Amino acid sequence: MKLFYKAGACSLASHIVLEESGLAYETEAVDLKTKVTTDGADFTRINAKGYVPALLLDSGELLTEGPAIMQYVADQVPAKHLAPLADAMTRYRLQSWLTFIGTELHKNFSPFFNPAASSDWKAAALASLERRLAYTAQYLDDKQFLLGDEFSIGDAYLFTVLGWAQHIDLDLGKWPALPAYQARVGTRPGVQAAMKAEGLI
Ligand SMILES: N[C@@H](CCC(=O)N[C@@H](CS)C(=O)NCC(=O)O)C(=O)O
Repeated sequence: MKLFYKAGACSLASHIVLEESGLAYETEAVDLKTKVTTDGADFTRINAKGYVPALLLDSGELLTEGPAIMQYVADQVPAKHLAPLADAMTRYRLQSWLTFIGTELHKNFSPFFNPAASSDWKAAALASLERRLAYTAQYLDDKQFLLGDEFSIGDAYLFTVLGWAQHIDLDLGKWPALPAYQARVGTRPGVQAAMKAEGLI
């Protein structure tokens, strides 16, 4: 398998999950401005969507969309408990979180990394983000991880997205459960390994 990624972008979540899985994989960075990979390939010919993450499977198929990639990897190694089994109610709880993180958190950070975003758009996104983060902090207040006591792929995604707050001067200290959660997830060896590989620590 090969993960196409950009350091610190949402692809970090898939990178963390690959590390946590223990499976063999390679990575290749993509310059998202030029759409050229480190090997000099035109990324849009690999992934017509032009964005990361994208996972090239050993079969030659390409899988895109972070939540799908993370669930695919988790399902290759059920003994690692990175995602509950498909027929368990907790699997739907996980999917609920993946959707919430993707649509309510991730995409409300996006205007801050988009030079074309207007200040009105950024202000509206920040207001939504603050409400959603307050909800997330309240939810996590009495929990170790999103699904309770066990780390899951949802945590890889939430950890990745929360890490962007420092780049937009959003102080997560307003919600103490969030920095505590970041510290908890951030010390996992798989998380450390993925962050080191991306040059983030
Ligand atoms: N729906 C996609 C969104 C992926 C996404 O937003 N990727 C960003 C980095 S975090 C990207 O590659 N942006 C570059 C672009 O859209 O050209 C997913 O969940 O995987």
